[in-house]
Amino acid sequence: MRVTALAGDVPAALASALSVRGVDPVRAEALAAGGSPLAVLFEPLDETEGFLLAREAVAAGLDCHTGDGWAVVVGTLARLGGLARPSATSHLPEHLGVALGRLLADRQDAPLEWRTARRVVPLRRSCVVGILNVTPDSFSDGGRHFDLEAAAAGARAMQSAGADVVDVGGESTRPGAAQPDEAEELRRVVPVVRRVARETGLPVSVDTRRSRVAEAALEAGAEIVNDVSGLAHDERMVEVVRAAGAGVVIMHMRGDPQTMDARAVYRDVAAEVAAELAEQRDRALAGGIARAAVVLDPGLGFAKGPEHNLALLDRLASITGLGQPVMVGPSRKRFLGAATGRPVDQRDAATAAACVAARLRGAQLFRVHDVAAAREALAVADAVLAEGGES
Ligand code: HH2
Repeated sequence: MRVTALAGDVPAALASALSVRGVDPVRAEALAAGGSPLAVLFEPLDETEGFLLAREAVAAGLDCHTGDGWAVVVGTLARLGGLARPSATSHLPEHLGVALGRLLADRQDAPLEWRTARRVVPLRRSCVVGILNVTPDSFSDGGRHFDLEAAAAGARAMQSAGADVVDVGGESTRPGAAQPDEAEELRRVVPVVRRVARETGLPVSVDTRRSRVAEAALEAGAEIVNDVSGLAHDERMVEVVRAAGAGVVIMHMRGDPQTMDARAVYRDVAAEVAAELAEQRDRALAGGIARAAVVLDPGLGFAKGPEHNLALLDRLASITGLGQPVMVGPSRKRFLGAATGRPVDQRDAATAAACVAARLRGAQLFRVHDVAAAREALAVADAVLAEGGES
């Protein structure tokens, strides 16, 4: 007799272990989904809420750890679902049940596709987003694609290397960078967007915090807005995205590129970034943006120290748990230099490794400079996940 640990945290792997032993596949999937363990943080909580939550969680067969103003409930999805459901015998305050129920439902319907203004981008395999910075001063590729011909050639090369989306940006957002004026950003971005959209036929996203730049780029053929301020910098941005039916990347940052480094202060970076992203997502939905259009991004390097970036990659479950596709942008960033000792022009292998780490923790979109390296590394991660029945 042997006792073997199963990958119970990977429902598809557990389902596969059951179905190869003769359990009906549909039943195996249901058993595995209900049996997978999950830890849920409730914060802030007052004393009565904490007391009632702990009592009801334990009665439902869950583990509950409480502290000053918080509780962590651990158990299977099936039991957490039971705790969330209102019942005549439960004394769980209703709003706690509702919030837990929403989290569980959001996790369950994490979309496998992304709706943009012009198409639906499939997300079953990794989606590689090539970075095309039309700037003189971006931290790793500033100046390289600064004229139209060079930018168009760069986009064609990315397409041949397997890019699914091209992200065109006219503003460097490296720490401390100065923002170009709006006319200059428009001059940089719009002709490149028009040319790349027409020439490649790929979905083009525009990396901007300004609604007028987003609007002009969408008119020129872009179909996605990638806003590093999470739609917070420009109050018209939500409306511009909504009116165009554009896809949108809501990225987490605190402050702006001038001030963000001083704001990299967290007690629990994954939980705080998830909570702040959830608020921004809800604001976008309240403004009429479709849920199917929204991708979330933890904003590696934006108001984050090296330890925060690594913790976010490791605890990506807090972000994927919000039930939207997740993008990460580790490409060539400082924390990879800190981990490998490599200078900025030698970080593409490290970037590919970070993409794989994120993929295995549930990210679906990867914003990179070196498309070929990321595509190849992610092909392996995708194959591993497909074998486990994950996609
Ligand atoms: N990172 C940068 C810019 N835009 N967008 C998303 N969604 N996620 C990111 O991580 C992200 C982003 C910064 O990188 P880069 O474009 O290479 O540099 P610069 O801002 O200097 O142009």
